[in-house]
Amino acid sequence: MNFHRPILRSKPDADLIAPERAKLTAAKEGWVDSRRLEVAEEQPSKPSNRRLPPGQTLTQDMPVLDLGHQPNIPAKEWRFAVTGRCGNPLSLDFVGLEALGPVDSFSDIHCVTGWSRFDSKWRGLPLRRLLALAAPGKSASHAIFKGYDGYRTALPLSDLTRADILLAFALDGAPLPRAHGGPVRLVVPHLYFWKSVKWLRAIHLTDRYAAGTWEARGYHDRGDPWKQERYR
Ligand SMILES: Nc1nc2c(c(=O)[nH]1)N[C@H]1C(S)=C(S)[C@@H](COP(=O)(O)O)O[C@H]1N2
Ligand SMILES: [Mo]
Repeated sequence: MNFHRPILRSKPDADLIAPERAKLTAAKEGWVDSRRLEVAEEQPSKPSNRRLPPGQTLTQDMPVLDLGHQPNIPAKEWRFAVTGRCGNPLSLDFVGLEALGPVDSFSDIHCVTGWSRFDSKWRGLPLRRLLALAAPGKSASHAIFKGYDGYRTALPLSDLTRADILLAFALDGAPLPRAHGGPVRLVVPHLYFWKSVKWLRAIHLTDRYAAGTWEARGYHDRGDPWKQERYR
C-alpha cells in the first residue's frame, strides 16, 4: 500500500465553530454540572425499555451533532493511518479500505444528549479486522481515534473486540453523508455515540488512556449507555 500523508484541510476545534453548534456545544458542556438526563435507576417495566437505555428517547430521524465544522473530504482524497504501538503501521485510502472486505451490520445508536435510534444499517470494515492487520504490540492498551476536524476520543482495546464496531462508509444503503462523518466514520454501537468519531483520520495505539474532546469537558471515559456512564 502506498503511504499517503493525511492532509488536515481545516483548522481543528474551537476556532471554526458555527454559531448554532457553538450553542449546543456550550449547552452540552453545562450539562456536566446539572448531570442532565441522569435517572436514578433503570425503568424495566415497559417492553420497549429492554432495548432503550435509561434516560433515552427514541427518535426516527438522525440528528447531526459535531463541533459545527464539517470537513469536506471526497472519498478519493480520504487518507487514513494506524500508528503507534503496532508491528505493522497502516496507511490506507478509500479503495484500500473497501478492498479489505466490508460487512453490513444493523445496530442501535444511543447519544448522550438523549436520543436513540434503532436499526441503523451500516456498511464498513470491522475494526477488529483492521487492528489484527496492524498487529498491536504487547504494550498497546488503548486506541486514540482522531477526526479530520480535530476531534478525538480514546478507548481501551478491550472495548474494541466486538464484530459490530466498524469503520463505516455507508448508512442505510447510501454512501455515508458528509454531515454524518462521510466518507468514513467509526461506529461503536455499545457506547454513547460521542465515541463514534466522524471524518476518521487516524487511530493511534498507545500504552495509556488520554481524555478526548468530550471526556476533557467532564464526560465519562467509557460511556456505557446501559450503565448511564454519561459524566465523570
Ligand atoms: N469528528 C467528530 N466526530 C464526532 C463528533 C464531532 O464533533 N467530531 N461528535 C460526536 C458526537 S457528540 C455525536 S453524538 C456523534 C453524532 O453523530 P451524527 O452527527 O452522525 O449523529 O458524533 C460523534 N463524533
Ligand atoms: Mo453526542
